[in-house]
Amino acid sequence: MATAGWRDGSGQEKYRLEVVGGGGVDKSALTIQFIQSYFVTDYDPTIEDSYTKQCVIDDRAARLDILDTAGQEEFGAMREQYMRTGEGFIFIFYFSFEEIYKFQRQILRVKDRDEFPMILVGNKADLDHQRQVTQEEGQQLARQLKVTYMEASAKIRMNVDQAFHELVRVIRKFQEQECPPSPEPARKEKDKKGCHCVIF
Ligand SMILES: Nc1nc2c(ncn2[C@@H]2O[C@H](COP(=O)(O)OP(=O)(O)OP(=O)(O)O)[C@@H](O)[C@H]2O)c(=O)[nH]1
Ligand SMILES: [Mg+2]
Repeated sequence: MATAGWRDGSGQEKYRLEVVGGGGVDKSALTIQFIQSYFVTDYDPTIEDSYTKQCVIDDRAARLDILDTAGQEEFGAMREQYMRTGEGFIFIFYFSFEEIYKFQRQILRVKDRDEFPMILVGNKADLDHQRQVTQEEGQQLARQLKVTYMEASAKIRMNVDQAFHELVRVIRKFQEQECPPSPEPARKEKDKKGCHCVIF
C-alpha cells in the first residue's frame, strides 16, 4: 500500500488522483475547471498533464496531485504505468461506458486488488437533450462497479468540486480501513505484521 495519501513530514495529507476515460469525454475540461475555474471550449487531445491543488475537504487540508490522462487509444501504452501510482481514480464517460469496465479491470489487475478507490462521473450533464446514457443506466453501472455515481458538467461547473472531493473521501475511507490509525503499542504490533502505512 502506498504511503503517499497519509500525512507526509510536513503534517499534510496528499493524494494522487487520476482522471481516466475515453477520448473527448471531458477529462481535461473537468480537471481544468476544478483547478483553474474556467471552461476550455477547444478540443486538444491530451497526452498527459499534471496539476496540483491545495484543498480543504471536510475540515482537513489536503494536497491533490491530479493526473489528466490520455483517452485516445494511441496513447494507451502509458496507462498501466500511471495506474500503478494512482491512489484514486475518477472514471468519466459521456456517450457510452463500455470502456469503463476495461479501465476498472485494468486498474484492479495492476493494483492486484478486488477493490480500489474510484468514482464514476457521467459528464456533460448540460447536454441533457443529447444524452445517450440515462441517469438510471449510469447508476446501474455504478452499482455493478461498486462505486459512487455523479453527474457533472465542466461547462456549467456542476458537481466539479464535488466529484474530486468525493474521491478524496473514498480514498480516506479506504486507507483508514486498510491501515487504521492505532495507539502506540498496537502500531508496533501492526508493523510486525507488515502494515506499511506511515503515521507521524
Ligand atoms: N457541452 C459540454 N461540452 C464539454 C463539456 N466538457 C467538455 N466539453 C467539450 O468536449 C470536448 C472534449 O473535452 P476534453 O475535456 O478535451 O476531452 P478529454 O476527455 O480530455 O479528451 P482526451 O484528452 O482526448 O482524452 C471539448 O471541446 C470541450 O469543450 C461539458 O461539460 N459540456
Ligand atoms: Mg484531455
